[in-house]
Amino acid sequence: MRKWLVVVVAVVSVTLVSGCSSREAGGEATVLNLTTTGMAFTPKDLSLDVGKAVKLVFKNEDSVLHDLSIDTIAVSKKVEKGDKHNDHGKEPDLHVAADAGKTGTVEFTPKAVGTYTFYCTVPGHKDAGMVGTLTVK
Ligand SMILES: [Cu+2]
Repeated sequence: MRKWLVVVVAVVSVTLVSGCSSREAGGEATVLNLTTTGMAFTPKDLSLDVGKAVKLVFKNEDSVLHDLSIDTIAVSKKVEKGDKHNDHGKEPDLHVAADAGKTGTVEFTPKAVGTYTFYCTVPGHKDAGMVGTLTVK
């Protein structure tokens, strides 16, 4: 009789544990592709949903290093993968760099609605037109 009870408890426990290992919350990140050619971002206007994870794929098709930076933006779960450089004076809240012909990625979740300016921090590039707008809605 006691042995039977132990078996029932064991089966119930296994059922509960496996019930918790269903899909992870949050789901897949939205992939956003952005390319640089001829000292310009394409597209130069980006739109994202607040609270939704995004993977920004930054593809540099020019022959010099570029980056994409936003000085002030509230983001969470930020993971930056790209070429390291220290051209920017202060560390931007969001940054991804890619050397000539390379691709960098940054994953993040925007936390606040707003309109943000993104630009390339390499000296002279912003003035040459490497600037765009990110809208979080
Ligand atoms: Cu640049």
